[in-house]
Amino acid sequence: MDRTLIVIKPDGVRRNLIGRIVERFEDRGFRIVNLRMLDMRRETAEEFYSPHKDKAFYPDLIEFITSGPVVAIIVEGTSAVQVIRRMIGPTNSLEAPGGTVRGDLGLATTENVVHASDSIESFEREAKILSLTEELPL
Ligand code: FUP
Repeated sequence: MDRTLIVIKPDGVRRNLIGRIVERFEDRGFRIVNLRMLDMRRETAEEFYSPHKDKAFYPDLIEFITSGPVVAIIVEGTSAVQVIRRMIGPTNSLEAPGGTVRGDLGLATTENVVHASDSIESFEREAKILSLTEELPL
């Protein structure tokens, strides 16, 4: 069992896809540990995407991820990082195969509906940046 972070990006929220996206992961046996809607502030977004800060697409990515609310979700299940990455599909939605979230619902590369951590280390870093806790307070 491990845990990972999924973020439904502003395009997914705007297009009313929250329920359908969450359903896919629940249907695949993942348990929702925590889930919260939030507005990523610019500083949070810059920290979240700091591994990409030197890339040409970085300014557009920050603009996009701060363009509306996102839904941050921690899920738990067998090989969560690996399985969820496979379920969301490749970065470019236009190249993502049918059956993946991006392949079925995504429209572009920046606007690709969802984010999912690519390692346990990334999960821990990203959840901390979004202040999404793994245990709910009593
Ligand atoms: P992924 O791990 O599939 O989410 O993709 P990356 O970590 O490589 O990139 C992070 C985000 O940057 C992607 F979700 C979308 C955006 N991106 C672009 O906008 N253009 C690119 O050429 C590559 C990534």
